[in-house]
Amino acid sequence: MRKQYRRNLGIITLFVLLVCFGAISAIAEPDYTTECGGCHTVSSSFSMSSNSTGNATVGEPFTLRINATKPVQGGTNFYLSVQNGWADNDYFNFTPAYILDNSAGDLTPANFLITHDFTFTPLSSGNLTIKAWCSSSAASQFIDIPILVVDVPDETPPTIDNPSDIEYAVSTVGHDITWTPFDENPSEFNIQANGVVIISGRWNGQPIVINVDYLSPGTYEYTLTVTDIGGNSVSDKVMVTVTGEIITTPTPTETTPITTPPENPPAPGDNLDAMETSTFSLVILSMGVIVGILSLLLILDRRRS
Ligand SMILES: [Ca+2]
Ligand SMILES: [Ca+2]
Ligand SMILES: [Ca+2]
Repeated sequence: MRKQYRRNLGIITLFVLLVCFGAISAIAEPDYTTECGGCHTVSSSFSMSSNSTGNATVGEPFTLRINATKPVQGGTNFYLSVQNGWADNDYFNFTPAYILDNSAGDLTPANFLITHDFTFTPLSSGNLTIKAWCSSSAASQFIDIPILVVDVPDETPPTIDNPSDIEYAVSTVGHDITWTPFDENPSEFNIQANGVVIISGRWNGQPIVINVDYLSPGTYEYTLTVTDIGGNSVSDKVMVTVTGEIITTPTPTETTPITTPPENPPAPGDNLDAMETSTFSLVILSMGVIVGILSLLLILDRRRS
């Protein structure tokens, strides 16, 4: 009985060991499932990137460089992998691979950073997604890379309309330029003001609007350029004229006392003239007194005689 018990215990122990070994092997195996299959926890500290242009043509191979990084701490057996069956990977002809950090195919010798060039040949057109994945024994991450695949190279430039030039009085608002360009395969746009790019970005075929309020009086040249996936571009220019003047409120300044000069300031020599006039008056007055005294004496003398 005791012997039977030991035999059963041994069988159970062996079974448990086999299960544990299988689990550990699965965790360490990067192509164990497609897109992990839930056996690795996605970690936000892992990151992936690519040099995708987002565009491709059916039947024309292109090379996609994919990078994967993980934090130094924790986990071993860091792999980068692209496999069939993930997202739209089956719409491309490529060689599935998993690349071990610092092993054959890893273009980056640094630890915990894997770079590999995959060559894809689109098999059909459409808005497709290539999915890549990386993992260590501890965690994983993935990247979805959108690729617009067209049947033939786009050699037709976009079209663009010709919005009216704009003139407005300074300080008035509500002045926009709206362009409505078109292309079967829109890609990018940029707007220049007087030759300087002021905004750029992805163009998905939508109208492009820019507000031109709050400009100082003057004339401005706004130019929109849109580009398609084939690199064909077209531009349109709109002139914006702002009229009037900016009314500025004078700022108070420090006042300086003003001394009002006399209306007839004395000129040099004026005092001398006054003095001469007084002397002249005194002489006349003296002469008058003398004449008066002489007349009085003459009258008295006639009365005596
Ligand atoms: Ca490496
Ligand atoms: Ca085009
Ligand atoms: Ca124009």
